[in-house]
Amino acid sequence: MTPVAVAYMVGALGMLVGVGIGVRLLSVTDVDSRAGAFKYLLVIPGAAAVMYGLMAVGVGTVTVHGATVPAPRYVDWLLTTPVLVGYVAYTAGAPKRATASIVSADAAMIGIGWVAVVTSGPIRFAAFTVSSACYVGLLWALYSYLPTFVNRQNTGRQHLFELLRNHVGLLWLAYPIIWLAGPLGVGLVSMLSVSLVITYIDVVAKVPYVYFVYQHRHAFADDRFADATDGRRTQVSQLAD
Ligand code: RET
Repeated sequence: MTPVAVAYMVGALGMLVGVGIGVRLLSVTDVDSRAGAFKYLLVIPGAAAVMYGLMAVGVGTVTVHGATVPAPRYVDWLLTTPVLVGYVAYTAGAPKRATASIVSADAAMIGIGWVAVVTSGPIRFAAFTVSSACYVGLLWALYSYLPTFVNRQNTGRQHLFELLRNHVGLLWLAYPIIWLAGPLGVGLVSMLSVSLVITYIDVVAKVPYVYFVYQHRHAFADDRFADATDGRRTQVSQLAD
């Protein structure tokens, strides 16, 4: 096995931890899993585990101008990043239309990013620029648009929104930077380094995300039970007072 295949195998195993947390989240009895839309979260580590498995055995590797790129990585991103940002919009309480626009900008970022992979010269540069513009649009939505929908009475939910939003907003910056540093960009670092770094940040972007929701699942308890400090369930007897 090559070092990169080992890294992909470890990546797949890491994602399985996220699948475990997602399954656990679906069986909790202290919060209605429909209210938290928890089932969608399973897509995040689930699709990634499958794609990392494929990458470990070398399925879908494409060679572009001497650089090898695994297509399953982009399939993974196309399936999972819309859920990651869509769920942030859901925790903010955004309406369906707003959520759909944000999810579309995300999918466009990944799709156009793939165009940058398979082309070269000015077209690659243009695709990278357009994809990055979608990313900037996403950052704007996360930090300026979505907060307008947040119900500030429900501090538990607001806290979860901010946690997930910052996890997505800050960590994702690493992707275009490492891409640009690698052989598809200016060629400062090798494809092996790019692959190892991306595997690491992919696991960090996905598994803690699902865990954060697990940990703060009470934020989805009925609003009447949302406590003013952290969204944990308030005793029903207290409400009756
Ligand atoms: C590319 C290159 C083109 C410009 C931009 C990119 C951004 C990619 C991002 C990927 C995020 C992936 C995540 C995976 C989770 O596991 C396509 C690298 C802007 C932001 C979060």
